Amino acid sequence: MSNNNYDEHSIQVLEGLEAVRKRPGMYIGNVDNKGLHHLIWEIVDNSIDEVLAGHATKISVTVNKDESITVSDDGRGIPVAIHPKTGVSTLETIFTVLHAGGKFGGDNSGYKVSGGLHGVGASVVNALSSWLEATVWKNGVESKLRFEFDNKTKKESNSGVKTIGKTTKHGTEVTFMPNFELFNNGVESFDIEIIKIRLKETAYLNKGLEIDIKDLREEGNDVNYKFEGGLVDFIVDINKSLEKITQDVIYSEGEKDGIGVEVSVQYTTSYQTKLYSFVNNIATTEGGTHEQGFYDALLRIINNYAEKTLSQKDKRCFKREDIKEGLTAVISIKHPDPMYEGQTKAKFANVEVRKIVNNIISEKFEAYLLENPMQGGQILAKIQQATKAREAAEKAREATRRKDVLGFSTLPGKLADCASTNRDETEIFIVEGDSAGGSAKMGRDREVQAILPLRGKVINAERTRIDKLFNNNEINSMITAFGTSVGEEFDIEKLRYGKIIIMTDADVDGSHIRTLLLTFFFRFFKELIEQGHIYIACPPLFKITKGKYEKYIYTDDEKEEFLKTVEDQSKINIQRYKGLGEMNDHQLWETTMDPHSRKLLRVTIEDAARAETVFSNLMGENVEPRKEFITKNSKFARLDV
Ligand code: 28F
Repeated sequence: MSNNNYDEHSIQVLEGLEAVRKRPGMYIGNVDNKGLHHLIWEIVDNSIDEVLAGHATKISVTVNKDESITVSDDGRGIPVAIHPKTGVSTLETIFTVLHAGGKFGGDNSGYKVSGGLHGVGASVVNALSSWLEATVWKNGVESKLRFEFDNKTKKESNSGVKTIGKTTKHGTEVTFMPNFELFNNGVESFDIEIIKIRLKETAYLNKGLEIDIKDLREEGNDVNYKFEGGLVDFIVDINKSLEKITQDVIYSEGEKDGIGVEVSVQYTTSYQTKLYSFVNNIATTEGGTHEQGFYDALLRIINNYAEKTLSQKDKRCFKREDIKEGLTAVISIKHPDPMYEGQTKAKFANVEVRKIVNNIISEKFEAYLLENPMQGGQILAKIQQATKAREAAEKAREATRRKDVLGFSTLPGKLADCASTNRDETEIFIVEGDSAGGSAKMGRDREVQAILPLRGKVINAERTRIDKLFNNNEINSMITAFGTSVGEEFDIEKLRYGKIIIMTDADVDGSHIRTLLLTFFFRFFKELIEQGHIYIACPPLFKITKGKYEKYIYTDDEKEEFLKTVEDQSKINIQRYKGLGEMNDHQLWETTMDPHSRKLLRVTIEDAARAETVFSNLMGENVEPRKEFITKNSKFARLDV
């Protein structure tokens, strides 16, 4: 489709790309920050396909100063010859026809599998870019093709394939400038941390693949990833801040009917389960048949092993949740024709894979346990502890349930509940300290606002097994007050409040308690965060008074701005609030609790995998500086709700 011969092909192309611009969300999920970064993954996936086909070994990704992105690989280079059927080159077709690329083995070019997120190909990136430039080094020739889209005239144009000159290189390079007007307000730049985490994961999933990342906007962000150990190195990284039970990472790989399976496993003393599964390098965050096959194998092998090695009195049949505690595992499937459940590609559905994964893992895992009786014994011991804890937690839950049945008021004594039971309007404040708790109870709107004061430090849920949770009063009170229960029994329909608002002092202690609460919510109520029920209250930092006039100030910046507007500062008084307790009930109400004047931060997990890393590093055994992590990794959207 060059500038003027508008044949039916170019009309179809125009309609295709225009359709993408009309409803971008249908092609890249959504037009927020996540959707913007999908553009990179789309182009990178095409380079990965060239890696999977065995023709490329290095991918480079550069964030340019102008926020355009350059991706390149050292593969064969996209064909530039004119395609007999369409009269245009494959290069132009790939960037102008939806679902183009034909990389699904149609032409037996060795393209076994393609990540091709939603299979929409690079043409979507072109459609959502103000301009895109492709460079191909192939057969000793460098060629270039540039597309431009003018937001004013809505005109798409391209330069036609240009021969630049001779070259000894081979591969493909694509530079694109997102059309930021098509994305949400505020989505205007790339987050190098999101890029690094995703491409580091991709390097782990394709052992030996080198990925080079450069950020020309800011020094110090450049990294180079290459992991000869693949999934084994991946597990070592995930577990780096945890205490291992087995020094070895148990690795198994195999292939059956063209389906590639790779699995690595390691047990730690942690109480969390860290299972990451992928199909063709795309994370399957809702699991599927590959994870089922993995757990089938693990449960059967461990129960067989226990049968053979435990004494009569210790013998028992473990349940699936018992073998999950402290388990870190990565499952990577390469499948030529993957099927998924639902709209996204988050749940893998190919039934034949369950048995294949089960068989490939069983053999290696069984051999490992038999050949390493010491590690085998340590794994069993860990699972036995987990089983005991599960049974203790069930007893503790049973006791709570019995109290319910007997009609005792099971809500915690310290809870000042609200009258309304309509979750769309109710909210519960988790308040640090009794004095602030007292003021909050006095100042609140009793119809819709409940108060649960917390005394002292909340335990670190990252390092606490579920049965110990029930023994901790603060935690138990929250679990009871929320009404949803935790773990296997969690039921969000039973949530008693629409908003759970963390209200702590604006000092270091307050932020420590807030971090412990966020860890507890992330570990045991992740769905409450994902569904947007968790908030953070924003008490004022200062109160500025000048005669009768008083003003509450919420941030240091706000204070600086305000002081610039004051001519003579001598007559004003600035009070810095150290804690919530310094405000009386009326002040606490009007500054922090009144929905008409307060500000709340809604807690979101933009990237669960990244949050996972943050929490396990931050709250795990070897804790790195908390402040650095809190300021750098927690993203809060400031909302007036
Ligand atoms: C920076 C983004 O897009 N790399 C790509 C290739 C190589 C071939 C190809 C791609 C096969 C027939 C459709 C070359 N020579 N990086 C990339 N590298 N696509 S995308 O072929 C396209 C398909 O038509 C390629 C021989 N076979 C395939």
